[in-house]
Amino acid sequence: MSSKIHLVQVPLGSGSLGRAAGAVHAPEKIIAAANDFFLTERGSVPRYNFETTQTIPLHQSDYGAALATIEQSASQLFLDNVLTIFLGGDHSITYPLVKSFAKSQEGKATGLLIFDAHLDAENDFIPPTHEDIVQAIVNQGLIAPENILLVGVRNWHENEKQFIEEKNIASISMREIASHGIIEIAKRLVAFVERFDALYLSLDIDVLDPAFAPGTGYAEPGGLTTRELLSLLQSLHHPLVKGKIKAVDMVEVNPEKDVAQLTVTAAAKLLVELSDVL
Ligand SMILES: [Mn+2]
Repeated sequence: MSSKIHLVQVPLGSGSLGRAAGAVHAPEKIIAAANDFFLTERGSVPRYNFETTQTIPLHQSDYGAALATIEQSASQLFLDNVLTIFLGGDHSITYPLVKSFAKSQEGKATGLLIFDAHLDAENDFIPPTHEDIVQAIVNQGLIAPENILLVGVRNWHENEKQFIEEKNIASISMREIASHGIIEIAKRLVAFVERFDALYLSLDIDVLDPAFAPGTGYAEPGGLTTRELLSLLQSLHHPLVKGKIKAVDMVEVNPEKDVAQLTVTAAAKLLVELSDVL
């Protein structure tokens, strides 16, 4: 429980079709804001060493090369079993990270839990943009579709909805969250994570309502409150899922679109609380 968590900055903004270019500045701002949270809400010291944060050097103008660099940089961390949180960057970073993660966990039951307002399953592009990562992950056979759960979804295109249904990918929409309540959804999350040896958690900040996180590329009304997302994440501090979450990414924070640092500070708070979950 006391092992350190490694923080890696992945300042990529070129996988976002221009909508999240400002996300390159997110990692350093989130880390700076996280320094103002001293203990987690459970009262423990966050297990980060902010001084030894690593930054993956990326070519912003060569998207394919940037993704390859992310995949390579992550693979040693995964092979060494280092608990890592990757701070994006736009959501395209999840593709090379999950690719690397899946390779390192071969033979184990691996799962993918994504908090996102969107399905991110638009097109079958390789390399995928930040709207296509779920299609790419499934079509490349990185994670089995039945081992993926999308949470907080509330805006989608017809073709993505079809893809998700065809592949039998589970999702919990905002509408369901609102009608069943956070406690019920938290139980479903624990039951999902419990199935795996190793789980990758991807946190798109746009799962939050724009009132709480306006600084993102595709703000979608009707999302989670910061408190609700914290409760869902904190519910994963649970004996049944202990040690199963091996890697996390937090993506799509765009400081250029932020209002009064709301989004950056919410992301920092989430980062600090994740220390009790990993
Ligand atoms: Mn999204």
